[in-house]
Amino acid sequence: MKPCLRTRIRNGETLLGAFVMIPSPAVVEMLGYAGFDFAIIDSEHGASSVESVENQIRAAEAAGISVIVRTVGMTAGEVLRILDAGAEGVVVPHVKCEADARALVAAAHYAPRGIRGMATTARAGRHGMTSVAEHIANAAERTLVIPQIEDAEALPNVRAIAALDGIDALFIGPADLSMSLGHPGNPAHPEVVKAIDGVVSDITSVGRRPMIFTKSAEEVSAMRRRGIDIAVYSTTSIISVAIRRTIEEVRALPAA
Ligand code: 3PY
Ligand code: MG
Repeated sequence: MKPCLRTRIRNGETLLGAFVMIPSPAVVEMLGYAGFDFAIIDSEHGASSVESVENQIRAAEAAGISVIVRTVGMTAGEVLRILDAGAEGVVVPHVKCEADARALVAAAHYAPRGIRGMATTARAGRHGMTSVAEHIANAAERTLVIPQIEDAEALPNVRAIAALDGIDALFIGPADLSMSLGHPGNPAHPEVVKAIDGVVSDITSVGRRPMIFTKSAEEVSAMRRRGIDIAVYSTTSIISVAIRRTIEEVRALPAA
């Protein structure tokens, strides 16, 4: 059996993932069959419901790809529902301080470490067919809490957030970070580049892994040179680029 995503992150593997905004199990399957390492179901910007998230997680398991879910908010209830649906973890937008991250780790873990509500009858406990002891051990071993660093306000706190027990990786959001630094749509602005490099250095200085959004293989390669080797595409961008290229190629054909 393939190791879980948390183990692969902790082992230092170079990984490739993709956000899935379209609430479709088929898109998750396509990522798995194509060989992506993980999918992030995007309930921050996407149209998913708890029910569609659960069906996408099912699809991921069937296609042999790890799956985590990006929340819209930071409440313990939201984290609970995603983990109970069977996700390997949560990516949480706009984490700004150590207290936010500490609360998220608590929400994702059972007592005595945290406050996660217990129901082995949820999907994560195989609807009650996993023993309580096994369910607790699985959750402790596999659960990922990935804060997103994407606000100027978070920058002085990155090292403290990353150093928390229960944080294995942090996701840098270049779109929101460039917006927050006053350079919307321009993650290549020197101030944003400097901020991202500082975030990477704070994360790696405490032995955690940085992850980042990407649009192309060139960007993946540039990010690897800057110390980030977990990259995440957007399936919506991949599909829209392919759709546009297809119509352009056909329209460019000489008239018959
Ligand atoms: C951002 O760039 O702001 C993200 O959240 C990642 O896509
Ligand atoms: Mg963002």
